[in-house]
Amino acid sequence: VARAAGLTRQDFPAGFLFGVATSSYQIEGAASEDGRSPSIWDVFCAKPGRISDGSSGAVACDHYHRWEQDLDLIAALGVDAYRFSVAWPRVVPAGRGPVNAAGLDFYERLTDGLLARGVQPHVTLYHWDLPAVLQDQGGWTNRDTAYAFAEYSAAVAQRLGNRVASYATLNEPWCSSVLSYELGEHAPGTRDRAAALSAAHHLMLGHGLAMPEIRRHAPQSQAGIVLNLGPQESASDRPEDIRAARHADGRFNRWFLDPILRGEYPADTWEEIGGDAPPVQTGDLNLISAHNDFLGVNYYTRGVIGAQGGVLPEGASVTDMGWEIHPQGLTDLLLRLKADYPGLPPIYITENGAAFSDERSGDRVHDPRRTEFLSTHLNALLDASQAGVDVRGYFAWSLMDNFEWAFGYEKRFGLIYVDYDTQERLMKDSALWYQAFLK
Ligand code: PNW
Repeated sequence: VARAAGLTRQDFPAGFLFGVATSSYQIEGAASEDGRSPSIWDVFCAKPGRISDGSSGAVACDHYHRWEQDLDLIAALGVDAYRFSVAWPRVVPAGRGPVNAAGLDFYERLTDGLLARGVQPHVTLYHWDLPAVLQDQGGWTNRDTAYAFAEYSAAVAQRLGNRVASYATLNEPWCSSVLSYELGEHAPGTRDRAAALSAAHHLMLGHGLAMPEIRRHAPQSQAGIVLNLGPQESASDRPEDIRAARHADGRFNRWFLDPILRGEYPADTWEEIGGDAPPVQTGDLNLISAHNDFLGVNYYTRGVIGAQGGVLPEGASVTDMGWEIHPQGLTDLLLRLKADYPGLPPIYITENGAAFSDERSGDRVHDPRRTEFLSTHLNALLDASQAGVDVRGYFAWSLMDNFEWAFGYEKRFGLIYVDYDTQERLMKDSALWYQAFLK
């Protein structure tokens, strides 16, 4: 913490990128404008009881209309890069087939607006807003969705091309398979482990099929994938806890890392899931494990796992999500990736941040816990970098408060405060800290 207090960007390697991140459904609103079709999140939010405050992303931060002002704020922060996602239902409203030019226009304005302000655009192609029409045919449990995703990705890469610094195919396939199809907490909200494993496979297949499309249309851009990862540690030395932690690591981390970086599913976890194994076809793992220019890592917390499930270590401090604050886990994770995956591509931390209920007084928002969270995690990242991990950038989650999925507007991750009555934006103290850090 002592070093964190005095941390500056000069402590990081030359060319290291600092940015902020968002996603389409969480900020855009304008859910039925310019030809956008409903996504699975519009459908999910309409079901009673799924979103804790009964809200939806129908308006969110109204970023679709306020994008210019938001780009000015991004520029004012002094970041090098901005990570945003493209909404598939704006670009290919029917899921497959005709491209909606008006949908692409919006992302072209964003891309050019960022470049005009000297900020690198980093695009995520799938941050969970699947066109609802595709869910009617099984969504990600249907292999065809992977091919539809590759076609949609080609349309985006064709329009935005090399102007985009990096394309990430998927954001966090663990969330869009396990949280969505197994735990039922995210759209489409089903509870079926076999469905989740099938979805995870087709998501990764979609990644593999989209990569050559991106390279074809944007050969100068970096192309890769974003995973949410975290150490899954055993709660004790008891063999049953160790076994449970190993299984959690298999499901959460290795289930995605191994196919993508090694071209195989982890054998121990494959055995444990028994009859729920996914429908893998010949050649799939070759596609899935094609070369990535980068690996995006979203890090929020570690898991501490006992035979009974996840536990919170005694004395742990947590964010408003109930997630343990554990910066060391970021160092541990990155060192482990370097040790276990010889072909590991350069890493970007594509998300890291915390939800806290901040105290607003007049035109100030005091959020010292968020500043502490960000600075200690940057410190942990620097430790990994100095230990030889090739980390090239860091994106704070999030640019501004937004629609936090199943928690609606009740959890605030922003560096910038959003007043949802007036759509007023206000830099929190953490944003002012980040701005000073970047100067
Ligand atoms: C990520 N988990 O979601 C997403 O990429 C963001 O859109 C989201 O706002 C942010 O993290 C904060 O939640 C996650 O349960 C959701 O482990 C849930 C988990 C992890 C990441």
